[in-house]
Formats: sequence, C-alpha cells, structure tokens
Amino acid sequence: MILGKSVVLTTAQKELIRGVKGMLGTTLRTVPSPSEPAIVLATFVELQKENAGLTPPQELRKDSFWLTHAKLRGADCVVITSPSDRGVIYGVFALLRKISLGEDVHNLDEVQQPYAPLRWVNQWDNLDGHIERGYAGPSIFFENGHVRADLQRAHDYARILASIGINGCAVNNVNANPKLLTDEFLPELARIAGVFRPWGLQLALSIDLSSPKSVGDRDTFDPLDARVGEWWKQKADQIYRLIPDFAGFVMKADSEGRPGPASYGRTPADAANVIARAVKPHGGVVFYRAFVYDHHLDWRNLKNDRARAAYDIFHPLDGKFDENVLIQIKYGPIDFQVREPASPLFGGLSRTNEAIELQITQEYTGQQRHLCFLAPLWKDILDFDMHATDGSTPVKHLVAGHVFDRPTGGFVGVANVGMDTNWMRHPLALANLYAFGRLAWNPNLTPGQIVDEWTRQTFGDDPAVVQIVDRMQLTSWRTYEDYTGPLGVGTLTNILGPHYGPGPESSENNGWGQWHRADHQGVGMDRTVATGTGFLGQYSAAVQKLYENVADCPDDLLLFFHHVAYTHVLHSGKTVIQSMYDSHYAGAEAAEQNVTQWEQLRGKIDDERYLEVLGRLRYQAGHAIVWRDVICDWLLGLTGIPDAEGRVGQHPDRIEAEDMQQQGYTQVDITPAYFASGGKAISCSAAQPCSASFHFKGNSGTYDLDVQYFDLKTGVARFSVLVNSLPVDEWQANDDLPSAKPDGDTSTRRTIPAVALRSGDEITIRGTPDGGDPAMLDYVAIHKAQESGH
Ligand code: GCW
Repeated sequence: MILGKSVVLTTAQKELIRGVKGMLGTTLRTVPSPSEPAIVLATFVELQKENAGLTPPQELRKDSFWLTHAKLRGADCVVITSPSDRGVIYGVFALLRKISLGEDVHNLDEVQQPYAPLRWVNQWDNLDGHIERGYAGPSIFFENGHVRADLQRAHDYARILASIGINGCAVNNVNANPKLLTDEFLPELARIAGVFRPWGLQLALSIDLSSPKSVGDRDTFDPLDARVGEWWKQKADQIYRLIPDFAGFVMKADSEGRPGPASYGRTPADAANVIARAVKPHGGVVFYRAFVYDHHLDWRNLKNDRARAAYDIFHPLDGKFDENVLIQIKYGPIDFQVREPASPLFGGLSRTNEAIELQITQEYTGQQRHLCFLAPLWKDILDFDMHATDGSTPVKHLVAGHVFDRPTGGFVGVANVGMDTNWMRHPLALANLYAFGRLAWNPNLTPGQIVDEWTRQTFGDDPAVVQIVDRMQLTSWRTYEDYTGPLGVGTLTNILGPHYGPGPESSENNGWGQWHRADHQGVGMDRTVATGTGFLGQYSAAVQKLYENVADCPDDLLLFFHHVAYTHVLHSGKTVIQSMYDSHYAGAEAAEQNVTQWEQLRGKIDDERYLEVLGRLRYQAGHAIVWRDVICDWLLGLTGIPDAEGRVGQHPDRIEAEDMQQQGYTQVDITPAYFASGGKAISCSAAQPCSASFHFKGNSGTYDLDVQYFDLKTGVARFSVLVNSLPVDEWQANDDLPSAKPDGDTSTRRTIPAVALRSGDEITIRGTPDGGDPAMLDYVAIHKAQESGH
C-alpha cells in the first residue's frame, strides 16, 4: 500500500512486488487500505497523517529512510518511510537486500542516512556512442550524434543506480561536446531525464566552458563578462523548463587541452561561480573538477611534478567558490593509479565544498579484463586521516562536508557502463559499481562486508562460492598491484596509449607526467620537502611526517615519495629490486591460482557465467606473466642486478618461436625487446598459412602447452596446434585488444591443457594471417599438467 502519490512511489511499489515475487515466490497484492498485515510505503508527511504518534529514532534527512513496523488503520504493518519519495525507493531496496541476504526482517526499526548528500556517477560517453575509457561496449545513451531512440538500457541503469542509492548521473564525457547545450539537443536529453525520473535519479551534464561562444551567440566565454553570465543564466532557465529536476553540471576546464578560464586570465572560481549562479535559483549544483594540470611540463627539471597541480591551483582559491559549487577531487594527486596517497587537496579546502572522484571503470587497473576489486583501495583513501584540524579528519568526513560543516559534499564514481549485457565486460567487475554505491551511502562498511553482500546477491549462498569469490575479489587489488606496479611506483603501463599493458618507459621523458624516474642507479620520484619537488609540503605536518623520511615511509608508497637505490633495503627486509622481482612473480602466481580456485566452482553457478569468468581469469593469468616478464626484463636490463631466485630472464621451459623450424614465417625483432621473449617473434606475411615446428625433448607424460602469440586488433588471425600432424587445438585471435602492434597490450597466452607427449614428438603451430594480423608467434612453454585439469 502506498501513502502519497508520485511516480517514484509507484516505482518503489512495483519494485517491491517484483523483488518479493522473485525471491520468495509470493505475489503481493496492492490495496488502498490495509485490512490485514501489509507493507506500507509512505512519505513521512503522509505517514504522520495516518498516525501522528510515529516518531523515528533519529532525525530523517533527505534521502534517508526508516524501516519500521506500526499499527495502521488497525492492521500490523511493515513501514518504509522517508522525507522524500526517493528515500522510499532506497528503503525498498534496503528491505529487499535484507531478504536476499537472509536477514531477519521481522520487528525492524532502523533508520539509514546517506553519508553525503550528493552521490553521483559520471559517464564519459560521447555523442557518437563511443565511451572514453569505457570497456563494455557502446553508450547506453548516445548513438550517431543523438540520444538513442530506445532508452530501455538507460532505464535499467537508473534502476541499478537507485538500488545502491545513487541520486545523480552525468551522462556525457567530461571532455564535453558543447553541442549538448544547443536548443535542438536539449529536448533529446530531456528524454533521458524522463527515464531516470521514476527511479529518483537526476540527470546532470558535463559542460564545456567555451559554450557561450562555441554554440552560443557570444564572441567570448570570459566568465567575468556580464554577457557570458547572462548566456549561462538563460541556458540554465531553458534546461530547467525542460528538465525541472535537473541536477547540475560537471566541468573539466584548463585540463588536457580543454578550454578554461585561463584563456582570459580568470580563475577556476570565476568559471565555476558564473555557472553556479545560473543554476542556483533552480537548486542546481556545479562540480568543478580539480584535475587541472599542465601536460607540457619540462620533464628534465627534477622539481617539476604534476602531482602538485591540484593543490597549487585550488588551495589559494579556498573560500572563493559559491555555496553550490563542489570541487571534484580524484582520490590521488596523479590519476587513478593502482596506488597513490590521498590527494592533499582533501585537507586543503576548509571553506569550499568537496567531492571525491573514484574510478569504477578500470582504466589503469586492467580494463575489466583483469579482476581488480577496488573497494579496498577506496576504503584506504576514505579512511585516511588528513589531520586537517586537531581532531581526526578522514577523507570521508571531509568530502561529506562534516569536518567544516559545509552545506554539501559528495561522492562521484566514473562508471562508464556500456551496452554489454553484463554492463562492465567482466562479470565480476560489477562488484566495483556496487561497492561505489555502498561506500557513498556508508563509507564505514568494510570491503569484506560489501563484497560478501554482492557475491550472495549475485551468485547465491553456496558457502564454497561465497568463500572463493569473496577471497578472489578481496585479494585482487594487491595481486594486480604486485604484477603491475608495486612499492608505489605507480602503474608501469603505457601512459601515452591505452593505459593497459606494460609500457614502463612511456611515462618518462615527456610532459604528461613525472612518474618513476628509473635510471641505472635508482628509482622513484623524490617528492620530499627536503630534497624533492616539495609536494609533501602540501599535507599537514602530521601527514608529512609519515612520508618525508625514507626510513619511516611505508613500503607501499616508498617510490611515490622517494628516489632510492635499487639496493635500498625496505621495511620488509628485501632490497627494492628483489622486492620488485618477487612481487611480480607472486602476483602472476596469484593470478594463476585464481583460475584453479574458480575451477572448483564448476556446476555451482550457471555455466554461462562460470565459463565467461573462467575465460577472463585464464586470459588474466597469461597477461600477468606478460606484465611480469616485461617489467622484470626491463629492470634487469636497467640495473644489471640479477634476480636472487634465478628466475628473471631464465625460461628453460620455453621454446622460442625464432628457434623453431619455420615454413613461411619470418623472424622479426620486437622493440623494445622486452615485449617478446628473447626480443624476437615470427610473423607470417605470406598469403598462405605459415607454420613453425619443434621436437619435444622431455620425458613422456601429460603436459600443459602455453602458446604465446600476439593478437593484433587489425584482423582475426587463426592458429592451430598439431602433435605429430594430429590437431590438438585451434582458435581465433579475435580479441579486440587495444593495439595494432606486437607489444605488452597484445601479447596473449593460449593454454592447451593435458596434452599427452612422448619424447621426440613433433609439435607444430600453424598460423593463418588475416588482414593486418600476421599471426605472430613468440614462444611455446611446456610444463607438467596441473593436477586439477582444466
Ligand atoms: O585519466 C585521464 C584519462 C582521460 C580522462 C581524464 C580525465 C576524460 O586518461 O581519458 O578524460 O583522465 O579524468 O579528465
């Protein structure tokens, strides 16, 4: 039964009926008035009309809800109530979550308040349907320069977001196309707002500061020019006429080539405020991104440091932003790396609203091909005490506005879901979206609690499933860090390209960033006050003290803050170089173990998801070895310091393709050499299939064969493997990895399990090129078959 009238309450009711039917098989009836025990959905005002004596145990703020039980019109009722109708939806989802987790829902009396008022996702969708740093297919909002005709997926997305308490969604890329604000386009956006509305989700837009000039009729976009202010005001009024519940704007300016206030010698506060004033009468807000830095810094100057930029620019402006502006701050000072310290800017604004920006889409953390559950990373940042005042001031308090009693504050997650049925590409990656919503609602939850909720709701209660999935998720961040970028070195990915595979030299010697400064003697960025870039001086004294001295700095962030010799001994007792070798091996090993762990779940979850995840975990385990070998070979080449365990550069179980008997294939040098085992591969440029053969020299037995090849995006090459001319496997190199070259992005492993081999057998790999993909082969590794079988 509903008390109150709105489309949101009706949605809440439908969702409750659907959820109860789906989980318990019971069909609830809707009634105008309870004559028997009922579930009542009510705004608090309406509830009090029925029973004025009902008082919640805590004050109910906007979006919060109270789950309770009461006598209404003589019947015993379960009550879900909130000051806002949106809060009732959140309450319904909370009740459904409890049911699905098997919690006792009798005699409920619980108030839940969201931690921060603004909990948004950003989508980096372009109007042509492509999503910047999106890994799960095209946009659910845009196609061919327009809003999609069919917005079913946008509606479903709104439902997902409502289920985790998200109340705003900016639908377009922060590298914003000004066309969105044109008179022609706004009605199209109103259609998206229309499918969001029943879920209490508000539409927001990313905007380009130059709009008054680029799509408007002004000859300037100077934020201090009154005609520009007038343009924004008229634009805002027009938007609110079409979309009365419009949430506000997100702005990226003076960053990575975007226009900004600097063009007119104005400040970010000038830019933010002119727009904030336009939306203010309508209750709108402006999220101004602190991701502003110079990507043309002179890398030869060791004092230059991109990490300083946000604080250097925004701290002096503290107090200059209007009350409906929030500064949207990425969690770390660089850019969503696998490990960074909390941005000093969180502690640097006391008279300005803040929001934290987290990245759900795994741009630098494996792009949803690798498993990397980010809640533990986010949680470390949210709990980190900035010592912004004498008391404890963790980041979560600061961004929610609690420390300095700010009017608002927020959590923003860059989600980038796409048209893929499972939204994120990797079936286990949806846990990151879930975790973002849960932490934005309540950052005091632990990653363990969150993942456990997610696993049970996703795969059911089988203890083996829950245990294995939870463990894999909770260890996945460390595993990914171990084989990509340990000790705070930042990721060693190709930062100039797709940010995916290893590319350790790309981040140095250019203006985009100063990262690891690795040379023959040492590695790491000296960001100390004493001898470095002075970045550490942006933190409070207490935080500075944690990191300023090499001797105290925690190992996990050592190379972020210090440049040290490879022989420097860590708290762990290992040298830097040996620790790096070891963690790359440990990480690759852990990725392999995930495959065997997952295999224990065969038959315990549906085959479709079982096989999909298995394929992804196998791929990850193979690519973790690529990462391991590229980074370890690069370090060995740079330092000349051998691995004390004798592993790096030693691969006795490999047969290099260039050493095989070749037909049609030609040998090619790979540059840099560390992208291929032995620095070489073979390539088939013939029109015919090519082949490469060798004789197995080991003892007779059962072996797993790993075939390492390059899967270029420029075509779909085919491979087959034959033992004594009998085929044992064939496959297509049809992944859409983000490179057209043989490199750390495209190097791929195919494992052929349990092949019976006798000494002397001839093994042949046949490659059939296609288009621009010359079926390149790197090596074959042969090892004793794993016990579990595949
Ligand atoms: O990490 C970088 C990404 C860009 C992104 C930018 C930003 C939308 O590589 O793709 O642009 O951050 O956050 O603005």
